Amino acid sequence: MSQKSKHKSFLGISEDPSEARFIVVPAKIGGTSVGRKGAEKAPEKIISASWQLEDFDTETKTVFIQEGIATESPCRNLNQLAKKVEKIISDGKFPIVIGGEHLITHQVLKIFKKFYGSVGAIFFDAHADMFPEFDGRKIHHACALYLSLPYIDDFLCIGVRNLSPIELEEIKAKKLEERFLFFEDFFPNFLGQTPSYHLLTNKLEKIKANAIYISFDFDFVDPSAIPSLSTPEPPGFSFRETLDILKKIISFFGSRIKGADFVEFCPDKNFFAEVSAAKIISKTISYIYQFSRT
Ligand SMILES: [Mn+2]
Repeated sequence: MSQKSKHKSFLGISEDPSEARFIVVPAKIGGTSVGRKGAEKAPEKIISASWQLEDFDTETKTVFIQEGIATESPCRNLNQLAKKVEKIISDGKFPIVIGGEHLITHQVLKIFKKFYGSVGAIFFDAHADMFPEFDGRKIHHACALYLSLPYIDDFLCIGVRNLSPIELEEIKAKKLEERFLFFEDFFPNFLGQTPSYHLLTNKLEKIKANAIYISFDFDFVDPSAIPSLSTPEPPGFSFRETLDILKKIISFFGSRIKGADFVEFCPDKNFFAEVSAAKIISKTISYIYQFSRT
């Protein structure tokens, strides 16, 4: 069993990757942000902040690291990331990629498609990331979902609340309207409409792919809970709502979930935000540990 030690490992756990089920991959890849720059510096900040988190989850009442968790050396480009992810899933392990910008996701999904055949993705994001290109670039964080489309058989994108008419046009042209749940779809509004979480369940039931991948953009969360973002978008989901939705999705898919990434955190010397980001990752691991065994 692992021991706590202070080095650049998630949760401060130094474990042999060959013994661990969960493999954390720091992806120090960025450079295209239309908002604040610096997301490539996020992995080391989030990993350092994770050292104060413990391995027992008071909610699930489990020591969620029982199947082992190890941290790989950082990747600095998309090719390195692809090689690393391919090795991890070939070894039957579970990649947890910490970005970096959202442009890393399509590269992981490309490997998933090759390995698993049929792949579904759940995007947590304030943005649709459906630009075919941005600033003359096709590999850009505003194109994350668009770039991923060739590699996924199905997807659901939840939490969108800032959408360009260009993206809306793409969504309509590709007949993807049903694959989005906007932020507002989750809450009652002044018109007396009372949307609720059952909308989410209906959408999840339509996803039949063998392997499910979670891509979590930290701007899904309200910036009051996680202010250190490349592109903050108020209002967002509270920390508690975020964990409830993560738990619902992970409990729904159980062992079909095969990997996850966490992207678009942009460090600005805010330790509170770094710990919050680390906590979202550790809770995700805890839920996956809990619900992939049942
Ligand atoms: Mn986003």
